[in-house]
Amino acid sequence: MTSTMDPHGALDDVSYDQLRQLVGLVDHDASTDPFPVKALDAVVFIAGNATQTAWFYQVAFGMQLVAYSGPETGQLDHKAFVLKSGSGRFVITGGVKPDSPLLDHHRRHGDGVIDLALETTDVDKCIEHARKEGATILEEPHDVTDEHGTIRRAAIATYGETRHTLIDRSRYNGVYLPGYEPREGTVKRPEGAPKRLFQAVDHCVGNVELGKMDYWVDWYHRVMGFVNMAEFVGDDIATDYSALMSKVVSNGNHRVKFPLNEPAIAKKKSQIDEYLEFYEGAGCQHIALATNDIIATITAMREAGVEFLDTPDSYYDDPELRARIGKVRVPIETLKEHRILVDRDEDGYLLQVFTKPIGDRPTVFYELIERHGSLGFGKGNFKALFEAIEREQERRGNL
Ligand code: TYF
Ligand code: FE
Repeated sequence: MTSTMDPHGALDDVSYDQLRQLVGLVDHDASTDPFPVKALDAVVFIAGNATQTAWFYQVAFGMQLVAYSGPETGQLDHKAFVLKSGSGRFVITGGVKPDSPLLDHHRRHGDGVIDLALETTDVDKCIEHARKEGATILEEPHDVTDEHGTIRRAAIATYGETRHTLIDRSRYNGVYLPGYEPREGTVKRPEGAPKRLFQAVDHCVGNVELGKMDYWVDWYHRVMGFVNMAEFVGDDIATDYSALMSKVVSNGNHRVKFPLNEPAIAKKKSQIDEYLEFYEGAGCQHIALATNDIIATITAMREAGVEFLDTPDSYYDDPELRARIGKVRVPIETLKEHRILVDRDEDGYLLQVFTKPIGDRPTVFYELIERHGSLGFGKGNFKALFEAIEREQERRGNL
């Protein structure tokens, strides 16, 4: 049993079988990968106030604070709070020293994702391959050691000012990385709240500039050996209502999935253009969090004040949707009550919801996703979803 006195009890990593269901894994032999990616190591954020943002993720997303680095631990430049939920790890950073490079990043982009860090079994092999393919190496492979062991790390540049740090932690058993000390949060979980609100990161979406999507899809193929996933939004439907084009790349076993969007020229200003304008360039648009009980999760999040996009009644009353969806684990009326979207494909179905942007700029938002066999991204919901996003865009005066 886990209690609030034992926050680490809730942190047991999620088993491979659970992950298979949660994020939709497929079988894959990784031994021949030129760029072996095991998993997403962490989503690293910059926040204007990391101290308060770390608190937000504990209160609103039910995450557990596990580690900290900052002035008190000898790291004078910035603070960094490490939060976990199941296998998902977020690191919230914020500049302390006025001349911290993180503050320059924040000045340009606002709150957002600076690093989609990847766990690998062989940092040197990855970098050798990435270099051969012309990737920008931001950090050469090197060891970092403390009393808990050694990690090997390097970093490459991806879209915008986003990076992929590569980490081999096979020789390390500290709480996160050298330089971090264990830290427990003081936030009390509400009575009766689920043990955790999500178990894994399902996918991380990048928005890139007009005409650059195929460049980045090819980049992930060449540099990281990623493969195309079936789901995409092409020209056919882009100009009708979505105002964006989208393709999905993933590592071999689909553990790490990166959809990539670019704006499409449509009747209205694309939601992707709004992002690119306010983020000042390409960057991470949304993080999808896998939950095995989306109703419990969003109920807890709504109680904490998180705002989700609304879905009109007409979505649920549409006989075509009802026929297409068939039987899911709850009555459609329950989905309607919670404004949850549902989609079905040949492999199964999924339930999903989207938050409004979580910061001051209309840039980063979250998705909660509960998969039941479907390996997709909710293509059947794109129209309803993009209309809901456009209603918000209009309220902000950006349409
Ligand atoms: O990740 C996806 O593809 C879905 C749908 O701007 C989506 O979550 C795609 C683009 C977008 C918002 C959601
Ligand atoms: Fe998504």
